[in-house]
Amino acid sequence: MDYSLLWLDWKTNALLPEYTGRIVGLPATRQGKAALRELMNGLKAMGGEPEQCGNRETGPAIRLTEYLGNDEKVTLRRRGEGMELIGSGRALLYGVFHLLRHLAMGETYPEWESSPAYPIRMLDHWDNADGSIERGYAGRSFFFREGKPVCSARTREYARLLASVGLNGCCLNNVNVSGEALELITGKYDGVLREIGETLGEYGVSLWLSVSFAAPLDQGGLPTADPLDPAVRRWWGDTCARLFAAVPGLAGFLVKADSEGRPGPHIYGRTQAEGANMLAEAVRPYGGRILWRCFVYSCTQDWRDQRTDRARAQYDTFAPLDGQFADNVLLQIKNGPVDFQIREPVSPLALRLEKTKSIMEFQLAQEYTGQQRHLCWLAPMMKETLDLRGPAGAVKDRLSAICAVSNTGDDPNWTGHDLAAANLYAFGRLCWDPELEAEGLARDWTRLTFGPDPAVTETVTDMLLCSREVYEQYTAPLGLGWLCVPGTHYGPSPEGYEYDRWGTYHRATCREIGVERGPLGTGFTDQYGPELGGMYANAAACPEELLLFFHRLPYTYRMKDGRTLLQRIYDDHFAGCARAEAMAKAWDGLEGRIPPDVFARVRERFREQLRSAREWRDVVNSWLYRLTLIPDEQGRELYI
Ligand code: GCV
Repeated sequence: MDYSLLWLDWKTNALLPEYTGRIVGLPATRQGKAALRELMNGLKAMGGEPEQCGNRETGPAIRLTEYLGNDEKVTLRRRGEGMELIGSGRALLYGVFHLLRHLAMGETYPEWESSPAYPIRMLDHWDNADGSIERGYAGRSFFFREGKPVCSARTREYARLLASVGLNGCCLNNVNVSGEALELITGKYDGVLREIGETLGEYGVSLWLSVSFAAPLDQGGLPTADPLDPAVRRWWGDTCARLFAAVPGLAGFLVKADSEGRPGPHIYGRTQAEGANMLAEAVRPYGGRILWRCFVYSCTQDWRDQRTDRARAQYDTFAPLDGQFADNVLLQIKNGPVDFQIREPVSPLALRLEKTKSIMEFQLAQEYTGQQRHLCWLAPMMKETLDLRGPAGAVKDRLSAICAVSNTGDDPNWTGHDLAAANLYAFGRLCWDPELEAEGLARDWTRLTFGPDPAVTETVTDMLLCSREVYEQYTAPLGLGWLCVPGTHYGPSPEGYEYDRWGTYHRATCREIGVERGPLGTGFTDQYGPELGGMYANAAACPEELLLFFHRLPYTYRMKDGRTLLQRIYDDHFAGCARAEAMAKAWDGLEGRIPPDVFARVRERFREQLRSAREWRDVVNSWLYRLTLIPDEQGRELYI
């Protein structure tokens, strides 16, 4: 095997309770059987000697009671001196992984009665058919090799990982559908897609595909892809009839339309709802769904134009269409209004939709958050997004589903940075239960991955918990974002996006910095309604970490603690860098306690993180010093 088992690498546990020696119950479904197998194998890996007793119960045991159906409710309860797990086949899987996790962490009777918060909990792969991964930082694709989709032993291992944290879907290919991936819906790859669907399905994971809105033109040979054209509708109908019959595990399509040059309904003068509904109708007979991305904005903005505000675009396009989408369409909304920066407010669209289902999209692939070379644990960001309360309740209560851009690849450790696997773990667990606390998730992941050594658990948990703030401090301050190198999005380049077409400007002068998004500026804050919007619009009330997202301010603006805005930025950069150094040192202190190969790999990543953090600190601070000629109050070095 050329890849690791991540948190499923169960460690020996000498204190397994007696009941783990007997397993009673004979699940009938594929998923139920997979659950039984996982239980047997997991207990054996922990040093147990479980005996399968069929339906005979002769003493304390784990009883698996499977009922038919597809619902996901898990009941895991104590039964005498043993445990009973009750649920559908896929629920048995979730229950078994829960039980194994808790046994691995030393619990005896981890009772659990739970249903997932969202029916769709999935990963979006930006994998291309040529094996490359857009914004991938962990090697190449394990879904596509040599230009074709493949089903391998790793597909199954991947499905296990997803099921073990409660995820139940994955979209195989990049939303920017190109090359051979355009053929995924034409019949050419039905056989292998079916195999992938079945392999994932054994672990309760549904298969989704990204499709191009222009497929009727490019693959169908029609003269148009106009969603209201009867021939186009027929083409999609026929295509889906064949595809869904050939690939039984298929759940639906993910669509990036009218976004960053992709084709979409706007080309034909149609609305986003008309485009999405046409596809929704085509997949409806098979219970299919359409995940329609809201990442629609002008990427050909003139930087001189101060009226257009990219942050407004998604709400302006989609909010007026609320109520017009078919009920098997989910609008897929990135967590922030712009694009996965280290700090953005929650997308106001997620707070606004009332009659349309929505799926929130996070990005585990660390495109703007250190590209899996820097440690940046995203659970605190996910929680802060889900917990935000708008006028009609918290974000987490308004969503119908959650997805994330996957951070996996064919690297042996799956995620490039060994500690980035904690992002995948936490994401899955939060999709199941958004009430889970970040600290518990960090601790559990660390224990499951590295075993019970308390020094390791404490050190790594602390690192994970502070890593997002540390990254934020030494990179882009106070919600400003976009100080990165254009294109690659790695490393600092404060003016890199300034005179470009992407709508991501800070318009820094020698006196002021930021875009005013309150009523006197672009009016973006109005999209949040009076209460939240009023808070964001008022610099004095606006949460400081978002100050420069919402406001244009002089460098001499006084922060709540009396420091100037500029001094706060200087200080954050010095502090962030120092904290990154402390993290790297803390990791060095774990030598001998972590498997040597993992220890060495992470140490290398920390070296690069430190090099890059220093670069960020000095470039951003010196850039502002050169603009303002205001020195650091503490006399630390800035460079002219
Ligand atoms: C898949 C950003 C990324 C693109 C990505 C796009 C999207 O702009 O840089 O690589 O394309 O988001 O989410 O569609």
